[in-house]
This record gives sequence, C-alpha cells and structure tokens, in this order.
Amino acid sequence: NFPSQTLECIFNKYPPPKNPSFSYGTAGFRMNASKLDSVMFSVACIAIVRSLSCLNDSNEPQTIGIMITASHNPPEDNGVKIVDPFGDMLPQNWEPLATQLSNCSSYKDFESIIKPLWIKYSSNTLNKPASLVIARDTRESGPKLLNICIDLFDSLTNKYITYKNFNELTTPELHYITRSFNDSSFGIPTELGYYNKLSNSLLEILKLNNININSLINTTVDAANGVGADKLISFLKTSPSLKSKFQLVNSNTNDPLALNVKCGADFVKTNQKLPNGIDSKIASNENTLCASFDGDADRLVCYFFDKLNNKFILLDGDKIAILLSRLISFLISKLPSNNLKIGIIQTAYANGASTNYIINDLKLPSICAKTGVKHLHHEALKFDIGIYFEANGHGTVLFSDKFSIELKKFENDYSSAKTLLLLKDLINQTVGDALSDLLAVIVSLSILNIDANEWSNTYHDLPNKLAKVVVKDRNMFVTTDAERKLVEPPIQKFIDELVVNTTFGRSFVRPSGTEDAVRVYAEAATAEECQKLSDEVVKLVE
Ligand code: NG1
Ligand code: ZN
Repeated sequence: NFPSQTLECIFNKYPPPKNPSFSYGTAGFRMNASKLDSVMFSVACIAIVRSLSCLNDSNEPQTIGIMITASHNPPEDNGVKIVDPFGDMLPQNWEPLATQLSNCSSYKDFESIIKPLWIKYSSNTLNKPASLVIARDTRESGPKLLNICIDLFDSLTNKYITYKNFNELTTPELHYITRSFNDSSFGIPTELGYYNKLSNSLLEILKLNNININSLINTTVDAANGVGADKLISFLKTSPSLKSKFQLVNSNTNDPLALNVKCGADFVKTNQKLPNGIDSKIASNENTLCASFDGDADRLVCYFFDKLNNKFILLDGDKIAILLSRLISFLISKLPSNNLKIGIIQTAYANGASTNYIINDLKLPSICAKTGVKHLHHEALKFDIGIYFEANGHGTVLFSDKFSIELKKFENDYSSAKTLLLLKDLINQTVGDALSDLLAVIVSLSILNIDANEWSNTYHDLPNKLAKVVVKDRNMFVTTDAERKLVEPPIQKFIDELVVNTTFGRSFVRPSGTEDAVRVYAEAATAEECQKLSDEVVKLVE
C-alpha cells in the first residue's frame, strides 16, 4: 500500500541538486527560495508519515501542519517547517529523518528510507488517510513552493491523504488551526475561529476588570510589510470596537521586495531604532505604544521614543515576559493560597538585568534554555504557568491543565481567577504569536495601570552587543550549558578571563542555527566595556 509510482514521478519533477546538504534546523529548512523545490517534496512526505504515526483515540491519523515561511529573513529567502498535532514543533527525534530525506540524490535512496516507515505506520491506522493543513506567508516564492506540496497531495488519492490549503496565514494562525483540528475543545479550526477566540477573551477580560476600550493605550503596529498586516486588518474587521485603537504602518504586502526591509521586529531589535514609517514624533506621543511584528507575525517587540532624553526605548521579549509575569503574579496575589508552579524561561541572550529582576524582585524561578523556541516551549511545559520569551520577541505563556482545574474552583468568587482563565484563551498556547502577545501586553498595561514609560523602568538593560562572525566551518563550534560555554574550539578559558575582568561582564559564543555564521554576545556595565569585551571575544573566534 505504498504509492511508489506517484512519489517517483513527483520526486523526478522536482529533483534535488547534485550534492545536497540540507539540514532541518531551529527553524526547519530555510534558505534562498530558488533551492527549496526538492525540499518541499521531502517535507510533504515526512508530514504524511508523521500524520500516520500520530493516532487519535479512534486510531485515526492526526492532522499535521506545514508552514512555508522564512520569518524575518530577506525577501529572496523562504523556508518550511512542520507543525505537530498539538501545535508545537516537529519533535527533535524526527529532525534527522527530515535532514536525511532531503539529502537523497536518487528516488531509490529516498524510497529506501520512506517506504518502511510509511508501511509501518499506515498499518496501524486501519488504512485511514493522513491529514494535513498547509499555509504560507506573503513571500513571492510562497505560491510556487506551496503548489509543489499540492501537486503531491492531489496526485495521491483520498485513500492516502486529506488536506486543507489555507494559502495565506501567519505562522501562529497555522499552529492554532493545526491544534484545533486535533482538539475541538481548543478552538474552531478556521481563521474566524482564531479571531473570535482572541477578541472574545479580550473583550471579556476588559468587561470583568471594568476597563473601557477607549481607555486602552493606542498602538501603532509596524507589520514588516508581511502577512501580519493583512491579518491584523482581518482581525479588526471581526472586532470593530477595537479598530480605533490600532494604527497600521508597513502594511504593503503587494510589494514582495519590501518585506522586512528597514522594518519589522528583527530590524528594530537588532538596530535598536525606529523602523521606516514610524518617526520620533509618532513614537513619542503620550498614550501611544509602538509595536513591530516580524515577517510571519510570530515575534513582537514594543518601543517608544523618550523625547526628554532623545532616546529610543526598546521593550523587547525580556520586557514582555516580565510585564506578563507581573500581571499574572498580581492576579494570583488576589487569590487564596494555591500551589501553582510559575517559572520564566529565557535563553542566554536575555539581558542579565532581566534575569536579576526575575530572581530578586519577582522571586520566580528563572530557567535558561537553548536558543530556539522549541527548547523554551519544552521547559515551559514543566510549570503550571510557564512564561517563555526569547529576547528577540518570540514567546508565549503556557498554562497547564492543573492551572485550569485549580482556578475553576475560584472563578465564581474571584474576578482575578476568571481573568487568569481567560488569559489562557487570549495568549496563544501553541507558539509565540505577535497579535495575541500584543493584545496581552495592552491588557497588562491597563490592568496594572501603568504606561509604557513605567513598564520600561521595571529594570534597566545592561549595555549589550550581538556580533556575527563568518568562520570557515561553524560546525566546529560546539557548546554546552544551554549554549553558554564553548567545548570546541578550546577558547572558553580565554573568554572566562576576559569576562572576569569586565564589570557585570557576560559573554558567550555559539554557532547560529539559521545562518552560516557564529554569534558572539557580550554584555557589561557600560557601553565602552561592552564594546571592548565584544571586540576581544570576536578576535578569539576569528
Ligand atoms: P540563530 O540563528 O540560531 O541565532 C535565530 C535567533 C533565535 C531564533 C531563531 C529562529 C537570535 C540571536 N537568534 O537563531 O532566537 O528566533 O533565529 O528564528 O535572535
Ligand atoms: Zn517569525
């Protein structure tokens, strides 16, 4: 029961390059879009097998998602990743299979790997078809790459596969929809279902806390000229009462070359400055918050311009994590005692000042995970309330089943319990989500009754620098201790010496999972010391 002929025919239609060396990394496959044809075919096949291997209670294959995006990368790139039934990432033990299949140069090799798995898993399903959902962001290369998967799906009959093509979606929308297909209690598996879940929970939280929509902070959103622009417009159409609170800039999805160029969350975080389209006059408006999404709307950073000190103020993933933690701690403090475990998960890129604030002021456990949201997500699942954010703005808050059971005991008597339960609907439970996180930020500011300035003053970032070094072979760089220490090459002791001699110094070196480069992070008490530390560690790496 293996569709050998069909697969061979499509394999040969999109042949791999001569010596393929693809690798399923932190963000799936990601590269120049022109090289992705054969990879799309491999991914579509792995997604089918993955679906066959994940059975529900009735022994039917669960739905798997395929998202075509290259997030914040330049317009000429694209990428693809697989979403698991509960909306999380493809498990790590499947990544080598993805890498292996994409690197087969002949159909014979390809079949020798996929056929045994396909047969093994489909025999457990009583011949029920695999189930897939697929979507893409607004990149120019998106439709062509998506059609490679559709070409395969349409060549296989209903006996093998059922699928739904959503065309344009944000990454978090596809994660939400994948989960909803498998778990109807999570939501309705449509875009409208997603928008309604967000707006219903938001409006209910406002009502419960006696907050008038007009009193919410006004938000100017830079959508990176990406899919987040179209989707914010659609969201506001379904919730007209919120419309007047949002201004949209960088929303030109008709010009594919404008995507992420001089705008978007990555640009703002990396350059620590305003994006095109938002000038210091807009950004220094009182009662206005500026926010940037990235190209697939799974990252959010906020910011404003401090006119008095002529300074750009960034509210990055660390600041968002801490704002949400403050809201959650505040709401929990209004309840009788409970034994919910709260934790905050960061990566080594989190500013040291934020980690100190978590430990010393919030008095919450702080965990350091490896870069890449799948690692943070995994750690967050160990808590009843697991707050995870990368400094670059990718993150969310996960609430456990125990959280819901505990809080339901209080929901009739305490509005804070009800608010917490609604936060579980407002905050995307599958993956970082710029729109959902932004709504959570707006609600937090309002309930805590603070403005952006007060939020930024929670703690002050230590000066920091992220440098990129192009080396001969980044695979020579091997790390340990959540990527904070180098094992190879043997230069860690020199880094340690430099760090000890720097006030509040911290520095680490790790190979990038998405670019052919090594990243050097440095942090210190002053900008001068930070620059010096960064330069010296870069010299060690070169
Ligand atoms: P790499 O290239 O592995 O540093 C980057 C980001 C990650 C993560 C991934 C996936 C930094 C320093 N690194 O990874 O946090 O978001 O891309 O998109 O921001
Ligand atoms: Zn992204």
